[in-house]
Amino acid sequence: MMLITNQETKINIKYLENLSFTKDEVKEVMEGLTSIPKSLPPKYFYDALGSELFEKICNLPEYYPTRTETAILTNASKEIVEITGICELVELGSGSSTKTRLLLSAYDSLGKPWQYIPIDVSGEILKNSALQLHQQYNNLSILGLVGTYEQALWQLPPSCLPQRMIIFLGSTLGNFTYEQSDDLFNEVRDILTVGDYFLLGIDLQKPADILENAYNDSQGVTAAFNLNMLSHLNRCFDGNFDINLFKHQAIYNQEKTQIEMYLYAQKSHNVRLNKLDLDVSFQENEPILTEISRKFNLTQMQDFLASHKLKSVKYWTDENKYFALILTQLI
Ligand code: SAH
Ligand code: AVI
Repeated sequence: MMLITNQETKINIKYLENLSFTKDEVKEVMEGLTSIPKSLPPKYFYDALGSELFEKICNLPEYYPTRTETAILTNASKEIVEITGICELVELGSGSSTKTRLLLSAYDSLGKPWQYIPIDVSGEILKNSALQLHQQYNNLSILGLVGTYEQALWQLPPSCLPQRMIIFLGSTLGNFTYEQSDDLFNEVRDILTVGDYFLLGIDLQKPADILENAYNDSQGVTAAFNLNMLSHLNRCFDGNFDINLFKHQAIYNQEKTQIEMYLYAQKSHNVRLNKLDLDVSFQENEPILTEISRKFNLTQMQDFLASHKLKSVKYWTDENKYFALILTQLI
């Protein structure tokens, strides 16, 4: 469904999602809630409220990734544009596109027409940010794709410019398992043509206390974000999760170098999801794993990218080496 189409103003928002859930989506929720330990896919964080809560997380004093990546992009954007020249930008999980603006401003200052394709499963935030960007940038046409990465990537129209860059900021890759990131990089490689670029932001390994504070913030915003997933599932699948019966906690798993976000049942009880015809029983203190957030080693990531024919052109980091931005090119 095309929500906004206006040739003159150069903005299109396309909803790729079906109104009902795909078999895969039903399967992943069913499997997650019936496995031990229970788990849920992190994309269910992001309804309109979830996206708003994520924006709040980005501004929390404990949540260093956003401000660190912003500082890196502030320094690197001009150089990135110098390296790549004008190109079509495709952004995975664009959210509010706030940090992306640093890059968009640098491309727009070239004064040539170009295209930005934000992709996000959260329609409201994508639509609002696209409308704002459209007012801000004169040379830009926008094609917003509302849907999952998988849905959007295989429906991507051919690039309208000789060069394309896919960007994936915020260390959202950290929310993918190793196998999922392998699949994603294979898709990225298949979509790009030789000479195209892939820009990746990754959160680096650091002491556990810094990480655990970032994901257990003192104002309880991350807890609200985590619990909101259950309200979202209730709406999607006509369920009766009682969010007051769950408690948020994030721990750093040193061995796997990943944050694990859990919701712990506060007492034994049952939950029903009518649309899945599924009854789920919880024991007291039983966890649901709602998210992993992997923390990376820069060299290992460059090797992993290279194994997908994505060769590092340049990388940028901050003085604490908390976060890195890697520009790669398909060879
Ligand atoms: N890139 C932004 C936002 C990161 S939050 C930043 O760096 O701050 C992660 C974003 O990815 C959210 O906006 C969420 O809605 C989107 N997202 C999560 N899972 C997704 C999926 N499976 N497909 C498409 N978008 C997804
Ligand atoms: C979107 N993603 C990279 C965030 C992260 O840090 O893993 C999601 C998040 N979860 C809790 N706080 C932020």
